[in-house]
Amino acid sequence: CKSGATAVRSKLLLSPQLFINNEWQRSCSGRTFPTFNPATGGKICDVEEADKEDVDRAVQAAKAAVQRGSVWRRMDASRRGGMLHKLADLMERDRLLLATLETLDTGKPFLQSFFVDLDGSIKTLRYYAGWADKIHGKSLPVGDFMCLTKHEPVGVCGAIIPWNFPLLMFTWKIAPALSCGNTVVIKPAEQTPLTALHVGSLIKEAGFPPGVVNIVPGFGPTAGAAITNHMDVDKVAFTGSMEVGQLINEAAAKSNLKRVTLELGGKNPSIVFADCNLQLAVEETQKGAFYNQGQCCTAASRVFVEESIYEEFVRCSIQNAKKTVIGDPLDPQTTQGPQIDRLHFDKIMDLIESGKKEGAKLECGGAAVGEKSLFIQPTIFSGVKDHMRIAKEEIFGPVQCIFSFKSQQEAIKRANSSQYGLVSAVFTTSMDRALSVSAALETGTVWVNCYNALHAQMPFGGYKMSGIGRELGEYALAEYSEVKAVTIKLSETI
Ligand code: TXE
Repeated sequence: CKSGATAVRSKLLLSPQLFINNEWQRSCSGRTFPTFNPATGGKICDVEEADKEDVDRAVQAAKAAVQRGSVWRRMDASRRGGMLHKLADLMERDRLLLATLETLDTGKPFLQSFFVDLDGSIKTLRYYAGWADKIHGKSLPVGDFMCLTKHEPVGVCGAIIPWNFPLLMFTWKIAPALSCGNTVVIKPAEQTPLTALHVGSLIKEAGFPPGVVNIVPGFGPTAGAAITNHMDVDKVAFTGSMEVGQLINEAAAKSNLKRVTLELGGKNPSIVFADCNLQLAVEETQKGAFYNQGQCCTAASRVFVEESIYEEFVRCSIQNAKKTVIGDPLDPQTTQGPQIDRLHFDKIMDLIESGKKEGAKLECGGAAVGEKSLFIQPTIFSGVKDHMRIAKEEIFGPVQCIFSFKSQQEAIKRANSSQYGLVSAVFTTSMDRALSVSAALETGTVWVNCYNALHAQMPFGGYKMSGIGRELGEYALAEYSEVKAVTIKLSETI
């Protein structure tokens, strides 16, 4: 590849244990679980499996690290920022290794791991490194009182993350939490624990005090539930399915009313108007639909195209899909890898079958690649109707559904008729139309003439059942801070 980025092919040394109090620890139960390479089906290694007792140990360590008087609590805020910068430096240093591990564990193409996941993770760390010493309160005018607000850390922050962007989700959670002075207990997804664990060693090397970040790989109903139910966890941040998001909100309410932020699924609409740049709209919506094997909460899964350009749009989309290179994710030519696991593969194939049965027109793809593999051909359905399962359920696979619309009003109404409200996109050359349509869309993000344009500076999160709260940007700081109001009665006013 032109950039010189190639995967590390030598034998990787892994430390697949729990990371608690800056030490590698065995699980209390002695149990381990395997992690697999979805491209080959081969086992990569066994990882120590955290359960409730291990989460208890991790929470104890995190609680001690954030208690009043602790090194971390008393640390100058700019030094906290310096440590986040140092962690970003170390991730730059280990970028090839981390990108290789990410590709082995998830099956995503190596160059995407290297340029997108690593780039986004490092930028997120640097963005919040910059905030650390700029988080402050106000003084407020209230008559004979001196009134101040102070922004304090929430305390122990639990984090539960998914397998589609393991490293990126790891940094989206830890960076704002640490910037605000919290400590963290984080559970990576059971399918993809490896990059998080490598970053554990970098966290220690960067100089973070023991207990500030603790990593507990394990399963949802055990380690994950232990975090959400824990009485000493003050906040939980979750990215994953809507169903588990509801469980987490319930557990948080029933335990200690811990603060909750949720980033859940989407059934994201794109509206393509006849006055758009057609080639751009075709490429961006398809990037949106197929990126990361379609395994994105932001997936462009409902593309509404104005009637007069519908046929041309479908034709160009089919042509564009043919450029996909399916293959070994470590090969720099590859643009599409396997799905994450058999369970998920079966779910996608079932939805593809439902699309065929319910009468959508299969324009291309629609089948697996090879007999036993987890690769699925890029699939396009046209003539999709709003009542079909593929129009309503999150597919999380390389499946693009193309709908046709007649009027702007109709397109907006149909775009908004979903329980989800994560992201949307508008393609038009009329700025006036772009602004009025984006004002009408009920989603946390609206992209105009682009797709998946995520930046550490911009808040990200969902309306409706796509979630609670915002990650990234200045807005995320509020999710990781308590505001204390200090009111001082003045004995003398002059
Ligand atoms: O998600 P889960 P899964 C969607 C997508 C996908 C579906 C299922 O549609 O097909 O969800 O994927 C942990 N208490 N998204 O099963 O189960 C689990 O261990 C606490 C959207 O992988 O939600 C993992 O760490 N934690 C999404 C994390 O939750 C629990 C990304 C996510 O797993 C738990 C992934 C419990 N009871 C899937 N049960 C997005 N928004 O990007 C599970 N977990």
